[in-house]
Amino acid sequence: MDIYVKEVVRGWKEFTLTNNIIEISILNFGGIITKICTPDQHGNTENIVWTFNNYYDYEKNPLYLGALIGRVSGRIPDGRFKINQQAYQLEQNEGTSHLHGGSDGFHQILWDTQIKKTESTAELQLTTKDIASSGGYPGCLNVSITYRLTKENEFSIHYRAVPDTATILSLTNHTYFNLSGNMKNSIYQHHVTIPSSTILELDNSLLPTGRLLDVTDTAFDFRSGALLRKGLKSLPDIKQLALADGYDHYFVFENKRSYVDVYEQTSGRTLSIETNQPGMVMYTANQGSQGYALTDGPLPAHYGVCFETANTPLALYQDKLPSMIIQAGALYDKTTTFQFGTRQPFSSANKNRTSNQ
Ligand code: G6D
Repeated sequence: MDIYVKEVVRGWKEFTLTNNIIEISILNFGGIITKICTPDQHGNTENIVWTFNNYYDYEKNPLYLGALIGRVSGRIPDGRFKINQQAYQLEQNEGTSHLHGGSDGFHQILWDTQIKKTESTAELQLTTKDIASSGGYPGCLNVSITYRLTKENEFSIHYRAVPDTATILSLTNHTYFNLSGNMKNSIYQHHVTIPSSTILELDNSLLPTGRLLDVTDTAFDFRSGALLRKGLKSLPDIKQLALADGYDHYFVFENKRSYVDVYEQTSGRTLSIETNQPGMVMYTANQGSQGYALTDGPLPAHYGVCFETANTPLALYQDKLPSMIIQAGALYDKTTTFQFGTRQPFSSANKNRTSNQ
């Protein structure tokens, strides 16, 4: 296990965690994951996440590329919510909605950092004291987020926070994955399994209508696994997909601990996601990289997929969904783990064959 640190731009630091099979790079600015390099089934190590070509593009980062999202991920209608009858008004940074924690959200924070290495783990801890009124949220919030890589190719993000005043909270990470490697193919050949029988219906502004839709016999039924190609290719005929030009929907989980599995057919790469969050937005990068140059140039729609494990702002209006209100002094404690691998066990023999080619 090793941890490398380098200064990049604007005094930002990039930390690279490695176990000599996988390398994961993270900025202290926004907790942004800038790179995840893993081997495919033939031992070719490639980058499997979107990376800006120019570090300065992470400054405004309208794609929230790779970033920590908070205090609340997703869209809050009119930026308004109530806690114990006290009304709050958040910044309306997308039309009249509040999106992804606002323009001063967690993706814009320069986090304090601490690194820790053992013989089996490499970790980067990010901490901050989120001040009152950042974006209009109540009170101050002590936040500690730990990125940990293990020898077994497991990468976890552990979110902990304690507010001094009751607040709403739903933290996530907004990394765009593409397991084909170096973004060489679209995400069509990503086979995804999601243990969810309901999604939140969206309106034209991509806000939840309040209705939960049964996924049975729809392009949202991933309970037995399906290729993303299937839904994305039938886009115009499926109202909910046509609304967002792809998937941008919240899948409600039924268990306290849930597993999402991804297998990419061209590379043989697998990704297994375990979380104790109550659900997840799957977003298939429906606007592409919006002209931003990534390491492999600008990308069209459906060349990346985000698995934003989190709560949903609809929980502010619907009691049957788990609350996102955290009382003063209470601990917010969520973990999402990404297990990287390949369908055929990666072996050094494969690697030798590849390197001789
Ligand atoms: C778009 O609707 C999507 C969001 O879900 C996504 O997080 C954002 O782009 C980056 O607004």
